Amino acid sequence: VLLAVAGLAVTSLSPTAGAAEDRTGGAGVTTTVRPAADEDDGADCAVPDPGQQPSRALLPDPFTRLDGSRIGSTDDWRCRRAEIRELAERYVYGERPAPPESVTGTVSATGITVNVQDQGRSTSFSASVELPAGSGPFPAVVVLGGFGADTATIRAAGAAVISLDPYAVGQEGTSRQNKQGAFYDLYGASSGTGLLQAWAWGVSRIIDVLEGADGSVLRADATGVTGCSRFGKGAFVAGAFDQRIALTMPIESGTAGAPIFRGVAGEAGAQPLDSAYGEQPWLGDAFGSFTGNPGGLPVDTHEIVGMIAPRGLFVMENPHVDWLGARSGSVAALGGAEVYEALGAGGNISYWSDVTDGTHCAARSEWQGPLRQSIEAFLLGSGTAPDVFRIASGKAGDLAQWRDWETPVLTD
Ligand code: MCU
Repeated sequence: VLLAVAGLAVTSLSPTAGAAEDRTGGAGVTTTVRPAADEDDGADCAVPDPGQQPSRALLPDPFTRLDGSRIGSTDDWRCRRAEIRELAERYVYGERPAPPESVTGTVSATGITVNVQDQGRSTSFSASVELPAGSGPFPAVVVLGGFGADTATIRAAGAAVISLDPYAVGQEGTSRQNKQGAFYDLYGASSGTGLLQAWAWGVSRIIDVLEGADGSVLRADATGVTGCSRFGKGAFVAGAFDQRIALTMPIESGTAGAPIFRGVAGEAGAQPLDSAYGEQPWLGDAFGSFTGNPGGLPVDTHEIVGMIAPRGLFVMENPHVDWLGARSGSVAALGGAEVYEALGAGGNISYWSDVTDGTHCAARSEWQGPLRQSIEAFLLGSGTAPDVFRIASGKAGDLAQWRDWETPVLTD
């Protein structure tokens, strides 16, 4: 379908092939080495084996390394972030493979095709494209799932919409031993990696294709991601794991999305951890050990927010549906904002749960302005970021009750 379009650009790129991961044993120290890729600027950081981390009821300190030392400079953040990435893969979302050996595809005004080869297997999927008015090349926002994202405002702001059906990459409704979709075609039906990480990987492979194309239709250097509800969870994870994503906009993501795991466990009416873990294989299989013990998690979602820093982030939440855990979402945003502040980018994170319509994934006029501003600032390079925190009074969490660490003043 998507091939029958004029102006196709055929692309091909092969990121440096090589040892995807080199885990050396001995003396309890594991070093993970990944090939350099700009989707992860800390790919070369040596991350020690996290080993047994102490259980803690409060949020882990984003600024303290696994070896117990604290970071002192903004440069230190790069490899501290790599530690958080490792913990997030290992305990929460599941392993994210190194960039595949080969990604090829096409980009046109109506669609994108993606062909991926890795470790002797291959798969493909596609996404549709809707351009804004005017002449390109345009930045683009990848919209996961078909609802809840304000695609009219995205296009009116000057960005294209790339619609990806997440189920093409990771299906719902399967057992954890029989996962299906393009990601699992490559990495196996019994992969411990959850659907959110699979969906995030799909977004990254689309960006690979944009990077390999001639750039006449869509820019490769200005990509956003959004989605509502379960696809808000996916958008959040996509933005965290690919630093090429300039703007991340999770909407009403609920448990397994933005809200802190430690918080939803005690937030009245919020989706419990075992429910989110069991409803669909969204989270990685390893998360199963923590559904009754979030304090045992060595990482929490304020640090996933921190992984997105200093890039653009606009977290949208609904305070009227208790199931969505908006109070815990506010704590994640406030805690993650400390990372933005420490990096000198406090204005790049916005949060807005103060909305009137209680319908889940409703079209909301309140978010139109900050959505447009976010696209202009982070994808078009014009205007200024919304830089707003509007927390619904009934669902305002208190970060002070959740932390025993202070935010350092980092040297340049
Ligand atoms: C908020 O996202 C989910 C929620 O976690 C589920 O419990 C519920 O069934 O579906 C929500 C959703 O994706 O709604 C579209």
